[in-house]
Amino acid sequence: MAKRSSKKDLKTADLQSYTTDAANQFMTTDQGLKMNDDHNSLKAGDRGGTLLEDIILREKITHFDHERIPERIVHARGSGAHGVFRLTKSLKQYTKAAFLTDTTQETPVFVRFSTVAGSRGSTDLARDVRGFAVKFYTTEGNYDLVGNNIPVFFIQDAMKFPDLVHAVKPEPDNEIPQAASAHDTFWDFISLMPESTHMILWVMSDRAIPRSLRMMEGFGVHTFRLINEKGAACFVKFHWKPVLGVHSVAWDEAQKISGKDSDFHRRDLWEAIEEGRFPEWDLGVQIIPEKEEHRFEFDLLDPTKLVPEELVPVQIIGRMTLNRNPDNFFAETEQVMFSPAHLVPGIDFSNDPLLQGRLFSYTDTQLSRLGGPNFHQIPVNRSVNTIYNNQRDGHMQMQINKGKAAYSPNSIGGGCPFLSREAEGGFTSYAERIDARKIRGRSKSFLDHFSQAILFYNSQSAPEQQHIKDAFSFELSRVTIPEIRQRMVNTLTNVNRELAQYVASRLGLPVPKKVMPVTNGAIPADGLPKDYNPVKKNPPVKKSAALSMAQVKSGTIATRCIAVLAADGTDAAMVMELKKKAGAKGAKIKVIAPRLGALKASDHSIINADETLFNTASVLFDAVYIPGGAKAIEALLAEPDAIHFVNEQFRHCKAIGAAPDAAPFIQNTFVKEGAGISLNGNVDRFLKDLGLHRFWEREMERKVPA
Ligand code: HDE
Repeated sequence: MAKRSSKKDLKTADLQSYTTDAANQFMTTDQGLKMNDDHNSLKAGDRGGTLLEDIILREKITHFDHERIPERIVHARGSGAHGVFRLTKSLKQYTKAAFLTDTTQETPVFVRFSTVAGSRGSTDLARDVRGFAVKFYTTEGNYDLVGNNIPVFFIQDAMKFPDLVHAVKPEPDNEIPQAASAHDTFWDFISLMPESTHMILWVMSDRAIPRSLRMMEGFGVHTFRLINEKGAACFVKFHWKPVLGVHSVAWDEAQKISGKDSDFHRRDLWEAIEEGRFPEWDLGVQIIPEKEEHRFEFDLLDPTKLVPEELVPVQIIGRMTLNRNPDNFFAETEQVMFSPAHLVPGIDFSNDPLLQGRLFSYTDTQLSRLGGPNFHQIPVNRSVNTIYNNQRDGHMQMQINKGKAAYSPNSIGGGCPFLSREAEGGFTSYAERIDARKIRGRSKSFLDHFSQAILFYNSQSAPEQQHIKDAFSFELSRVTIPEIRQRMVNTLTNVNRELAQYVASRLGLPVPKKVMPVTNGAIPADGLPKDYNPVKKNPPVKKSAALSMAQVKSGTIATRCIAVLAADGTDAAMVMELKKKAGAKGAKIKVIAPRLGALKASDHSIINADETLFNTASVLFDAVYIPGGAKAIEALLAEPDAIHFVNEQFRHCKAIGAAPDAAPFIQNTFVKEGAGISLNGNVDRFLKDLGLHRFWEREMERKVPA
């Protein structure tokens, strides 16, 4: 188990000065007046009308009336945590950024994970991209790495972002569906935007339904620049690699979790941190020398492309540990604002046209979301450096700026605040040489939309490919306009014929025999350059192991949750063995029984039921174990919910373990011997299976109607 850092970091100390705790305190009004009655309003007599004079009632209701702020335009639903980033390998050769060069520094961070399309109260398990935004409170100012859990994006130019978001959000006439891409407007847009093809394959893969926020990768997506002390630059791609491995749930499971516990990811993150099982990620970089900018078949500035790890390996340079839950969701997770424009010396942008648009959008949106230009003063957003500049006033100004001179140059203020030279840490933009005409258009090097979609699909294991086929079939079956479905099938023929044929057959469409031409829907039939239409290139490599979750298993069972089905008469020794062995490896068990309270075990000892068959569900657990005990097995056999529980675990390809004398129960389920099933009471084998996460091959054999 990770240790909580005893040293108070600069940001934690800073936040503490804003934190209040009402324990042992008297209640006051917002003006600090001690209150005598918070239960009754001031009335003209016992049964009379309420008086306007009631300052206490008015203050309370007024504050309440204004306590909501607009939710984020996208990424509205999120969960946050504090932590620390520790650099293990200096990048001094490439950058002068202190937090990436000084291995003695520990940089405080705040991270917010999010879904993109749903509202603040929507389900965690929507099929969606996940935001992965990290704020580094560095000694040189805040650096935000505002990434996603998918390394590429839907569109190549910021100009199309409002269109993409309007298409995926609930439809504007009836606001249906919530947090789902399975509807007409989304697929209408995607089917007319061949540049989305690579991203849409990722979104239809299991990457879009993570098992846990702690088990997903993060990517900076764009190519950025690093600049060293000598002013030399290179390109960089950022990666977060989770220590627990990259894992997902099954689509059927995701939909059920959304009903059983729509806070599943948020709760999982919160509980892991509360239990001291701190989520961790390694930070990796792919470094590309500036002179190799044109080395690849694809354009480094095109955000629909990744750089395969086979071409440029990922170097691990440090580890991020999330070790503290926020004290207040609104103050911290809701009010935190990230921006890719938040930079420190030694890091700079590239000309990726999607990134360039983002540099404007993030601060702009906060003006309406957080109500004015002083959002950087909100505690969670504050840099650990004191801010000195000539920006003044505005809504909710918290800083008391002394002096008369709020302009520069000045002599009245002694010329302060001073500007810093580069050598003193003053930020300068990278002096990239530019010699070009102003055009509104797109580079020809951006027109290959399929090569990396093909690479992604070819890199998946057979079950992963099947999940992609099923996801397309599911989503497109929700589209009501047949032409849109057909256009999408045509696009898929450009990725993989068999994929397109499968989806077509599930949708009742003619099965395409050849690759169908796909055009960019933005081009009017009568005119503009035809050369925006997709061109075909070969994938940069044939397969890339890093793109398949089947290849990036961690084997650990740490933080996994095992359901133990029990009743009066359960074999206590087996429960103890499982608890001890699972606990030693960092997993936890929960005893689930027909009722809450104390169960009398076979040896008359007491086992407490943590949950019941009526208040929890199989989809909330990573594995199930059925200990022996004849009386308990008899009791469980009489519970259809227990049978359903195990069938569902089987259907979702999870590890299942049972004692030999649980056989009469197992015989009443669909469970049969095979990978991930140990029915002889072998706890060690069961726990090893759990470390493999899922046995997806199981569903290729037979589907279980759970
Ligand atoms: Fe965002 N994005 N985005 N985005 N984005 C926002 O900023 C935007 C894009 C990402 O937890 C908004 O504060 C544009 C790519 C994350 O608070 C908004 C474009 C990537 C978060 C915005 C993109 C992201 C946001 C909404 C295309 C991955 C949540 C509220 C040019 C690299 C941050 C807000 C959090 C949030 C704009 C595309 C990641 C509207 C214009 C690509 C993780 O400003």
